[in-house]
Amino acid sequence: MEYESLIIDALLEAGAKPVSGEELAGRLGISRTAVWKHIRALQREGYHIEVLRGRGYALKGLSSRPLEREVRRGLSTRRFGKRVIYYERVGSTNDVARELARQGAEEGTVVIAGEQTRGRGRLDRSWESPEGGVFLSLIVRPHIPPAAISRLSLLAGLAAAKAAESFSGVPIGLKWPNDLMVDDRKVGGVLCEMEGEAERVDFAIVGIGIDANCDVSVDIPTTSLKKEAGAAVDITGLIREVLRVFENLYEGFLRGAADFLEDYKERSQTLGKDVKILQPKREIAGKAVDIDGEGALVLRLRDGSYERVLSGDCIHLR
Ligand code: BT5
Repeated sequence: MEYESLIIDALLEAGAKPVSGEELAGRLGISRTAVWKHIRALQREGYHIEVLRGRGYALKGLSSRPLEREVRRGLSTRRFGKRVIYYERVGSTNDVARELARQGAEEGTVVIAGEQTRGRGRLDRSWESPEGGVFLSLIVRPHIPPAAISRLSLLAGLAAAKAAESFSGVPIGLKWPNDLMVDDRKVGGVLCEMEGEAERVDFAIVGIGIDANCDVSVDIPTTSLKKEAGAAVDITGLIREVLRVFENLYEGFLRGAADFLEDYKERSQTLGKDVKILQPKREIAGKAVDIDGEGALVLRLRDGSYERVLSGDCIHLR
């Protein structure tokens, strides 16, 4: 285990009481100067460590950044989050995760960023990613055909919505396919990308963005959990909850259980509404009457016929 983690564990164990440099040096088998260097590194990572002359070091507060050691502390999942890669700032966590997956990274690997400089939405739209948001990408390697990816993507939206709601207390709805919504304001989104062959998915990257403590200004109404809840959200705890809920739903999905769809439908803001679906080459208007086993939105058109749509942007009319 890395020295910084051992130091944090020792300081946590002591509560708010100081631990001397000598004691830490003895426990870790390193010099006091080396201890001091690790303390400085921890402070730079955002840990609030007080240096008390002649008495040692006292932990006044953990880092609020979703660092690997903080996300993993108390994580109850079996697979997701066993490996966490954290960047203070990165282009897009989905791009990093994809590279790692190509190099063989295991299912359950998680890439997290404090902010993104080139966050992406679907169809190469940009995803505003300032500090204070949740930006994470999960590597999954399900043995499923590519057509099942739409369902996985709905599942990810459901997991993010459930986790954000239970963690912040803010009720979160889903706008098909997977916008996280507070009433008509967007508070998060999912970008699921896959690589594979015609028959089988090699891996998929499930990217989740949640406006936890950040306010963004884009071309549609948005909000943040902080604004809605009236208090800042613990980003690390929220990420842990997303991993936990996702893992549960994902294990059911691998066993072939489709009950998450019922859960999804209950949260859907789209069902029952008159909607317009915008696809790159056409528009379809109708009443959203169902979401089927493949994750398609079923529309009843004006002439009474039905049409299934698997992708597109959805506009709620009434
Ligand atoms: C999405 O796309 O909603 C998927 C967003 C996924 C972001 C995550 S963050 C971690 C991972 N790494 C990435 O690079 N991406 C994933 P879409 O449905 O296409 O919606 C994009 C639209 O949402 C934009 O055109 C804006 O209208 C709006 N938007 C942009 N940034 C936003 C934000 N921070 N909060 C709410 N809405 C936003």
